[in-house]
Amino acid sequence: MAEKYLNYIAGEWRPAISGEWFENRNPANWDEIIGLFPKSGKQDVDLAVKAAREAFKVWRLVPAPERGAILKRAGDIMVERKEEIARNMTREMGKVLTETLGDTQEGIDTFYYAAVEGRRLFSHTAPSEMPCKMNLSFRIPIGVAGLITPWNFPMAIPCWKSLPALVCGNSVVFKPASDTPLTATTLVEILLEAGIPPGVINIVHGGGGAVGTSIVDHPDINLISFTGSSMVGKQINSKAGAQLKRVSLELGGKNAQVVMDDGDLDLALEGVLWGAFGTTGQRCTATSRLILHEAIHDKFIDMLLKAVEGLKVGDGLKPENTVGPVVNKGQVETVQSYVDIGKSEGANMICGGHQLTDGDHAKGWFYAPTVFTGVTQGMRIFKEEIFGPVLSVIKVKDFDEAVRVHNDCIYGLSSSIYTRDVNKAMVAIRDFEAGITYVNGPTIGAECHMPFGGVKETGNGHREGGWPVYEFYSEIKTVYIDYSGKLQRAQIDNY
Ligand code: UN1
Repeated sequence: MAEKYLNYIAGEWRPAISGEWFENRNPANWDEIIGLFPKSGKQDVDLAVKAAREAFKVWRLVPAPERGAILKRAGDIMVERKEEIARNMTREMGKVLTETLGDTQEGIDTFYYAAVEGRRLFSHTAPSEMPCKMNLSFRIPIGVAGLITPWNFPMAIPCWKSLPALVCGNSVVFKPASDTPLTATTLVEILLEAGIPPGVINIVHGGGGAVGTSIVDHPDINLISFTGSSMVGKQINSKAGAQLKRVSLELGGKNAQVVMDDGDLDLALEGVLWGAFGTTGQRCTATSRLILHEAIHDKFIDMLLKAVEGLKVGDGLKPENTVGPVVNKGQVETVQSYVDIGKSEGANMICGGHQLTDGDHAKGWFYAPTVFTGVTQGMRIFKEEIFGPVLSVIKVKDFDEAVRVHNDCIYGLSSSIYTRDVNKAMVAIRDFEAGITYVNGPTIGAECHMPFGGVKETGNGHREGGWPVYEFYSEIKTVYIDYSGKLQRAQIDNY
């Protein structure tokens, strides 16, 4: 019988009120059940929000440096548990062990950054119009934060959201993706062990329809942070917006790497392999378009084809494998449907294009890394996010066309250019419509202390990571202190 895991609500580990469970299976070996998790619903969310609201009353008064000190301890515990967390993460969502170690490290880095931020949370002061009067502002917590996280970064993204929320003094109701509930549960265990008080953090497992929607709709949740598809993000934004909740959205991407004729081709090759097929192409930042200058196009495609043939797809726990499985059956079907669309649109599939089912692949959701050349701007495989190991290559005549093709996209998360021409690099930085631009680096690999997010339909203007996220999780209190001993009237007495 598989192990049962629980929700943590109102200071107690407990099953869902429904009494139902869902399975968490290994995508590299679907015979392996990682565990059973509570299939929760609105009533569980209601309990969690009530507890979070109560706990907020106390937590908001804990000095921020003290809140930060708890996060420092939690980071230390995560360092101890890093290997175990990474192995479980590979088992539950598939990416290779080096990457799940990296994902956990991103969580640890976020802990240490947040811990120190507890001593900063800076705000502005400004002079008063009046004598003997002081104007200042400081950051205050907002209330209960509803956090809805994806499966592709099961530790890093929950840390990106929950740690700034906590250090700013908010309490949290957290719904992790139902493909990665174990990593999320471990995060909560660590927070509790480090000293986060009961009720300040609550985890409610279950599906987006039942649990996610109840979080978004709940009138006593003040802010929502969501990472996922643009379609769901738009629904969340309109529902939560109608209640005037603050909403941060990290949504789709169709990120491009541009390689110019003066670029270092070996470096660009390493970059695109990592960007397109790392995490099996399942990053919001994954490289899904490769824009090649015509002068190097054919040579680069030869190099790419050889390199892709060298990738080893298999169970991410085995060190010889470089690409893990796709996360689940539905995702394999989506990838396959886009490959079929690409073929029917007339693109030239030069490798991959099918599920792998032989030998070690027989019981997992493995898919062969796939490259299409001859892609044109009108094609759906040029425009739509696939979220799998599929790369669309498009040929351009010059730099100006590369920029135009790059920007012909409804999304704008990450972008990359390989060139040795500093002027072209600077123009790309200025003109690529994206929240992140890499020069001579792939589209993936953001560092947790820098702002992360995108323009256009990738989001609604907020950023995760870095300093701006602390502004999202707090608001400003403005204070005027008059020590003149008389009534001074702003805008009247001075003029
Ligand atoms: C994501 O793809 O959802 O920049 C997050 C990167 C990682 C985070 C990606 N540090 O690729």
